[in-house]
Amino acid sequence: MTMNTDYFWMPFTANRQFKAQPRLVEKAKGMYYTSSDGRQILDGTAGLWCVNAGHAHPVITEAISKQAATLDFAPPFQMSHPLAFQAAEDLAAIAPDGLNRVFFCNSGSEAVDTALKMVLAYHRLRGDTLRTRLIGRERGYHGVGFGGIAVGGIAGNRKHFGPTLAGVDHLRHPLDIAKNAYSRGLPEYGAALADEFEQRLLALHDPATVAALIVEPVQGSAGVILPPKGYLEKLRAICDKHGIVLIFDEVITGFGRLGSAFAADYFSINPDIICCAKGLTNASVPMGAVIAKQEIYDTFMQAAPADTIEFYHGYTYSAHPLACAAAIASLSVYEEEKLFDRAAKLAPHFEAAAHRLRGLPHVKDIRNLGLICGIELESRPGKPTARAYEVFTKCFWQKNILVRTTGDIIALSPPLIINEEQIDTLFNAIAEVLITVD
Ligand code: PXG
Repeated sequence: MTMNTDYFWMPFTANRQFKAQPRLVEKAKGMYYTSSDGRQILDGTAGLWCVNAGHAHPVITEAISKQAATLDFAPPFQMSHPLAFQAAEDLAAIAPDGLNRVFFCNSGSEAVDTALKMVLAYHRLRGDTLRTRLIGRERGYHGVGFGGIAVGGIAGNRKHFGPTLAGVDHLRHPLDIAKNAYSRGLPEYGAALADEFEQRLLALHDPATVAALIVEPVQGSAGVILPPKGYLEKLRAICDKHGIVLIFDEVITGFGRLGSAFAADYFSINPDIICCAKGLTNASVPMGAVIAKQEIYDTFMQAAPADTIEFYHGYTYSAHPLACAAAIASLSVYEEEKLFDRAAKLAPHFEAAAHRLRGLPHVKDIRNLGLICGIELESRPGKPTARAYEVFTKCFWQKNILVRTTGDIIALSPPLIINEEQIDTLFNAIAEVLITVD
């Protein structure tokens, strides 16, 4: 097949560089992609942190194809279909205690913007009308909607797009390589950074004006930044003290990545709202969700006059039948195959394999938790990202493995079905590439 690459404007991609030598995959099954030149590529990134049950799982593909032939679409406003309620119930069943009301959307970005709007409306409906400020974190990634980039803290994702939302501020991120390099699991140092939320930001803005704090329990996109021991507990306590809604953006950490359904379970900290997407459908059909504490839902139900719409928000494809079928099937696969437990059991082997890369050329930190790992490289002088990009392309073309890089950090997040041998293959391949890169 001849392929003209001119027309597709690729997302978050160096289009000209990519189109000069396209990296294409045409099939996927289990742990492997098949590239268009016929190679089997071991997937070290679960697609993009999302194919947790492995590719083309038969239970999920069958559910989707059956659903497409049965009910392709149902209007989501003032109408619905049974699978929407089933999917919400199934998701609530694995969510932390008290989080049991589910609003569906189609991506992580939409989940974040939905959650932010939900919180603003919630405070207003309670008569707490001063609470309009939103707090995020430096290097946080919350998708690409205007709400998400406003609370997000990756400079490159914000700088071209003007002032975004007013009334937003950011906490410092907790990455401190000088003190915590090569931590295995959670870093020891840095819980005190959470105190800055109260001591600096709330002191500056007046806590009574702050609507919500949104954090990724583990920051993924910016290169695997782990919360120091005790840090998230402190954020929860400060939010409680001041009546601030705590949102966990679990788009990456949801559905087993840390060896539990949600990071909230892993840390035993319940947020008030969880945003999720990606693994919700094993990435087979786009879907996102906001899981809210019942009290938030009840506030909307009680505040609006009878027979009126309570939340002026929703998408044409909210609770799309294909996505609902995919979510129900994915959640059943996670449960049937005990994939979250599997991730927890594999985590020590994954950690050991990751840390064997210590001491290799250019490696300056290795960070891991559950089945997430970040390997941070020294940048080439004056050429940030170039060294990690070379590792990525060599892994793909020469070693038949897919890794992800962000800045000069290699990020790994394999499907939870990976086995120990494949984990070793993944890290050995990266090690072999690192010694060839200058
Ligand atoms: N929140 C978090 C925490 C995410 O990781 C989103 C929101 C947005 O989801 P959508 O579905 O709108 O893309 C994400 C997405 C990377 C990478 O390089 C990660 C994501 C997206 C793109 C790249 O690791 N995560």
